[in-house]
Amino acid sequence: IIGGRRVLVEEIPYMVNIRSNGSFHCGGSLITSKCVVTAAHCVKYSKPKELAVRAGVTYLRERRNLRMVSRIIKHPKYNIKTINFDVAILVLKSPLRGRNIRTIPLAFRPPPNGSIVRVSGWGLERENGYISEQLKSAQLGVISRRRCANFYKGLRNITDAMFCAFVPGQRDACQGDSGGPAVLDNRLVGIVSWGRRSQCARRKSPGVYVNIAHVKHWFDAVIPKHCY
Ligand code: 4AZ
Repeated sequence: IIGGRRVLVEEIPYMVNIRSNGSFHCGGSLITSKCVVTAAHCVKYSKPKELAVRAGVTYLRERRNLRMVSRIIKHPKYNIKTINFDVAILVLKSPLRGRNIRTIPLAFRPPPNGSIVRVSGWGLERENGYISEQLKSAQLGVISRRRCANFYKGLRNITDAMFCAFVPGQRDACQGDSGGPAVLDNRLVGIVSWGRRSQCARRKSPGVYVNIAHVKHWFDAVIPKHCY
């Protein structure tokens, strides 16, 4: 997270970190005690055995509340080239419960243009900087899909399964924040997905997020079957 502030997990108790072969890899959000939502691009080359999820921690060095992953469920329309439908559910082998661990409900409406979403993670604090040892959080302004498409014209399409948010030149998600939550009114409205390659908090490059409301039907099919 570029800009924003350092926080305690008490404030973002649905925030999890996803480990791949023992190393911090991506963010995620706990949606039931047994299921985590993340970006599909975070787990596109992963097998369940290589992944683990940790909850209820502020600092990456903390070792409690680690769970193995039994199944990776990518959105059936996930497109690796266009980064459309960049969402996956990780099913845990046993539930995560306890101090500083809470689930977050999914939004059924997209965040309105001009609304302020809260984005959190342990990703880079500066372009070409380092992963943050402490969890960080920043508030970002949602912009229209049209305006966002203008910024990314000729590079990528901004689809209905995406929305964009930024504070130009000041705050942004960055490498390592992928898969993490964007929250409005205590509901998960977005997942950190992509931005201009290896650039963060640039004036003309909003962050792009998965629009949770657009994939709600898929969640409604998967969650009852795999998450309880
Ligand atoms: C990434 O590569 C990434 N500035 C995530 C978010 C943004 C850029 C890159 C948005 O994980």
